[in-house]
Amino acid sequence: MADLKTLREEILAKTAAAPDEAALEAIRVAALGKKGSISHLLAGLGKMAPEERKTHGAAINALKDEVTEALAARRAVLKELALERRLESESQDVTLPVALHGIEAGRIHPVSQVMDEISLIFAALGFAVAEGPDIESDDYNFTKLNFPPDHPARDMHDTFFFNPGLDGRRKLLRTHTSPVQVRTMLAQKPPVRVICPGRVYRCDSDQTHSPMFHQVEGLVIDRSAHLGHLRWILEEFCRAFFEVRDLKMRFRPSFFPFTEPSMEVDIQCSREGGEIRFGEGEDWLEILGCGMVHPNVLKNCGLDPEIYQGFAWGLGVDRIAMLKYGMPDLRAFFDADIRWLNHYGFRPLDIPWLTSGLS
Ligand code: 2NM
Repeated sequence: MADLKTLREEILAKTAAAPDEAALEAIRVAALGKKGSISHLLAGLGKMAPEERKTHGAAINALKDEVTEALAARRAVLKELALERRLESESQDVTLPVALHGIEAGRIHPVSQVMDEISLIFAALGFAVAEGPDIESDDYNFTKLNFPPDHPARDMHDTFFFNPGLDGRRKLLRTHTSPVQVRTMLAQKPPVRVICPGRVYRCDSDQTHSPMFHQVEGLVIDRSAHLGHLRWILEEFCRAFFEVRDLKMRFRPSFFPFTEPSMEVDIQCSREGGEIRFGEGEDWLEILGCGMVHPNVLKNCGLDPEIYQGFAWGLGVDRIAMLKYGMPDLRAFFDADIRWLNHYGFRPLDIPWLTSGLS
């Protein structure tokens, strides 16, 4: 019996101190395995006298139960500890900033960001995006768009012309993205709903003009497209883009060769302390031009103006990027200055939705 007591203490002490599950298993085998110390004692019972067997048997079985329980308890504690240790070593602090390397170190240019914002808004209104070449023919850039042969925009001062080719025609750098709309009308049956983002070129350069800049134009052609649709679409766009719920807009009569009637659109704003705010105040800011597509343009693009009507608009991306994000000098847009880009650029992994803009 004294042996049993020593054995008990020894096994329980070892169990309590077992550092891991492997050590615990070794203790179990040494005590309860086929050749284990307790199994050995149990095997010895058979040789005992019945009376002795009874008392010893009860004591050994009680020890067996106690050791089994102690092993299970220790195993549970070790499991818990192992899990805690794993969680500690494998955990990630998701609140840490993303490491500034690779793609994350770059910045999206504000012009690209604003192009993406505009595309997303019009995509939500059911518009497709159309693109075309920067180098265009005089026909697509001017003639089909109802520019008279002597129109000042064709003048050498505004348009970058290439030297004439073998056929005597001179190509040019497109002065607007409207030729993409011409191509769309020639290629596609109505109804048409497209926006045309892209680079355009005019021979003009100062603090607010760059010889290359960016436009997004839009075009809708359908049997019953009318000015009410145009106005609704532009209002939806301006509210979404400038992130104001109530925004007054003003349509002023204007002139473009390719639309009749033609309008310029102003949005309500306040100018206080050199800061522009949209959707409040008494001031107006011109942001785009628009109109009903001229019947001559429809005809030139293979559409019957007796059947189809269309409306179109155009806006300068660089200009509204400056307005929305408070960038004062247009020329910095094209300097490729990394400090400017770090300041005004957008994080590449941000989704270009409006919440990554002002708000
Ligand atoms: C503007 C203003 C008004 C315009 C018209 C067309 C087309 F091809 F349908 F005739 N494209 N873009 C348009 C109309 C562009 O930009 C200020």
